Amino acid sequence: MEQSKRDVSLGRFLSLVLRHQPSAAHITLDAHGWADVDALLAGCAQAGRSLTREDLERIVRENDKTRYSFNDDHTKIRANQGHSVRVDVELRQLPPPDTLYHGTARRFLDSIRSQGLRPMSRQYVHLSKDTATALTVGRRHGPPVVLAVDAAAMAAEGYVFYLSENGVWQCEAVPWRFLRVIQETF
Ligand code: HQG
Repeated sequence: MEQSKRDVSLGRFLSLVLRHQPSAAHITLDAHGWADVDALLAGCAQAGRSLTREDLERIVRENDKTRYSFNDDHTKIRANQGHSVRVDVELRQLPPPDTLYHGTARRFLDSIRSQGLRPMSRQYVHLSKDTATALTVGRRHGPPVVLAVDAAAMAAEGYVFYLSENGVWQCEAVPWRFLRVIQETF
């Protein structure tokens, strides 16, 4: 379902608060990335971003990428992945598909060739299951390229992969030797 402009804007603010800057809503996250829902609603109001509990439930439910989860009794909320703050969201460590994909901007290629993929400001490198998703992710940064990641070879060498609640594969780093440019647009 198409989200209203208000919900999209509130969703962006939630993403900022729950992944990157909890202080923007005057809250803290616990070690597992959870925020107290009452504190979040009060803090959002204080920050001039008033929303009701029903708004929050709807935004979480309708989020296109299932970015957020509640705990069982809905007293706590957290982002499923994508954090820059150091929290342990209990990602599942799993054997990856043989090939994963990473979309990035063409202008980053030289740097990636010399350093491999690094988490940059986030906790992990994010990888996609399919090229279409990778292309969309890459476009966020400019004219994109899609890299294929030889996850099977990495796993065989002992690299660990994690899958978030919302289906995003992640790992600590990907050296260039496991990467191959498969799609470049100009
Ligand atoms: C690049 C969105 C230079 C990397 C998406 C990327 C994703 C390097 C950028 C999620 C590099 C970081 C994550 C190196 C990596 N030199 N550049 N050595 N290593 N990079 O936004 O993967 O909508 O932090 O290729 O859908 O683009 O937020 O990561 O271009 O799943 O839920 O540095 O964010 O999800 O950018 O996106 P980002 P990302 P949400």
